[in-house]
Amino acid sequence: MRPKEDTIVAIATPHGEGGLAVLRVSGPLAFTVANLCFRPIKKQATATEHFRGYSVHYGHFVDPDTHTSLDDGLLTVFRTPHSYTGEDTLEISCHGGRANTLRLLEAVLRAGARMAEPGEFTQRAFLNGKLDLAQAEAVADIIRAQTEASCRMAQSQLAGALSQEVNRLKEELIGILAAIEVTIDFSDEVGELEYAPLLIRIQKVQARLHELHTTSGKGRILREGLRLAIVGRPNVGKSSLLNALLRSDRAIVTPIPGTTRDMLEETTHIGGVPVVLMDTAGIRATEDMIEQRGVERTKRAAETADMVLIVFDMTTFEPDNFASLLNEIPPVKTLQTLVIGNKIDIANRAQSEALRSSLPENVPSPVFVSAQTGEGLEALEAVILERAFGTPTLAFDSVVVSHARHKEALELAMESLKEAERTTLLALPGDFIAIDVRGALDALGLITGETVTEAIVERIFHDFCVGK
Ligand SMILES: Nc1nc2c(ncn2[C@@H]2O[C@H](COP(=O)(O)OP(=O)(O)OP(=O)(O)O)[C@@H](O)[C@H]2O)c(=O)[nH]1
Ligand SMILES: [Mg+2]
Repeated sequence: MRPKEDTIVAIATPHGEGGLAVLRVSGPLAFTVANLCFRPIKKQATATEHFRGYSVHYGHFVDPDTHTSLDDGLLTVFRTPHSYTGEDTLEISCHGGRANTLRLLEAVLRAGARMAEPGEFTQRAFLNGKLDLAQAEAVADIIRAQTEASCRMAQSQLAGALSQEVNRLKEELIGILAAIEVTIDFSDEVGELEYAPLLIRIQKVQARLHELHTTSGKGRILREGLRLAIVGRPNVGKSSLLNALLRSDRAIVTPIPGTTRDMLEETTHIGGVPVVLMDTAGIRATEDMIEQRGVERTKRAAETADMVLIVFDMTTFEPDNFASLLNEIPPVKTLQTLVIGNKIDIANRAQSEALRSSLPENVPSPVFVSAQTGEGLEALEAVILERAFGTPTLAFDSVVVSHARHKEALELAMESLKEAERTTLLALPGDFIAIDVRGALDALGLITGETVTEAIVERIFHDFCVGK
C-alpha cells in the first residue's frame, strides 16, 4: 500500500451552527492552497509557502480567483512528517455555520485540493506509518464513544496499549521462528531442534493470547453497549423499571396488563458503561394478535441480550412462577439471567422469601427493588456491572480487545499455535512447526495492519466520518 499523492480537504467539525469550524487540508499542495487562499494580516518576512511547522497565523481567507476576502480566522501549519497524516497539513479555523464553511471549502477545492473520503486523513496517517491499524480504529471509537468508560478504553487503544501487547507477542513468535530456522539451516553447528523448550515458549504465547481473547466480551460491551432485556409476565413493572433506570418517563405505564405490546429500546449508561435497555411485552398466552407478535419479539430480545432481567411482582408472587416463566424464555448460550423482585414498597417479606427459595441453586440471589420509589435501584446497577464484568467498578489497568476484527485475528492466531503445539508434541521436523508459527504471526499482523489487504483497509476507513 503506497502513500497517496494528492491533496485532500474536508470540514473536520460537525456541520451546522457553531462559533468556530475547522477545515483540514493535507497533501503536497497544502502550501499552494495556503498561498492562494490566505492573506496574513501581519506583513511578514516569510511568504506563506515558507511558514514554519507548528505556527499559527491570523489573516483573511480569500477567494483564489477574485482575491476577495471570504472570512477571517487562523491558519495552523504543520510540516511533513510532523503532522497527524504525516503530510504537509493546514488547519483553517474560521467562523462556524453552514454557508460560511461551505464557501471556504469550495475555495480550497478550487485552489487544487479534492474532497476527502470518509476517514481519509486517518487512513493517510496509517499509510504514512504515524499510527498502526488498531490505533487508527481507536480514533473512530473515541469520536463515537458515548460514555466515559468507552472513551477511556478507546484512548488507551490509541495510545498503543493493544498494539504494544500484540507487538510483544509478535516478537516472541519471531524469536521462536528464529530458534527453529537456525536448526534447519545450521544443524551441524547448533545441533538438533530441542522440542521441550520450544513447547514451553509456544504455550506461553498461547496462554497470553487466550487471556487477551477473554477480554473481548468486556471490550465489545464498552464499545457497543451492554444489552439488557427486561422480561416478565404482564404488569410486573417492566416498563416502570426501564423508566427508573433511564430516569425518564420513556415507556407507557398503566395498571392494565398487556400495556407494552412492542419492544422498546433505549440507550443509557450505568457507572460509565453504555447500556442498551430493552423493554418488552409481558409474556403470556393471548388471543390478541398484536400482543402475540410482541411476545415473539420479547423472546427474540432475550436471545440477543447480554443479560436478561427477569422481573417478578412481589405482591402477587407464587412459588411456581419462576419455573413456569423460564419454560417460556428460550434457552440461550450467552444468556445471563438476573432475577428481580419488584414492588417491594407494597409487598411483604414472606413473598420475598418465597422468590428466594423458589430459585434453583445455579441461579444467583434475586435483587429486590421498587421501580416506583427507586429503592434498591443503585444496588441493582452495581449487581448488573458485577455480573457483566466480574467487578462492581471497572479497572483499566489491562489491555482490552474491543473489535470483532481483532477478536477474529486472535482466534486465527490461536488456531495456528494450537497446530504448532501439536506438531511440536509430535516432534515433527522444524519446517512443519515453522509454518504454523508464521501463520500465527500473520494473524497478529491483521490487528496492527502489516498483513491486511488494501480492501480491508478501505473498508475499515470507510466507516469513519468525513474529516477524520
Ligand atoms: N407500588 C408499586 N407499583 C408499581 C411498581 N412498579 C410498577 N408498579 C405499577 O404496576 C403497574 C404496571 O406497571 P408497568 O411498568 O406498566 O408494568 P409492565 O410489566 O411494563 O406491564 P406490561 O407492559 O403490561 O407487560 C403500574 O400501575 C405501575 O404503576 C413498584 O415498584 N411499586
Ligand atoms: Mg410495559
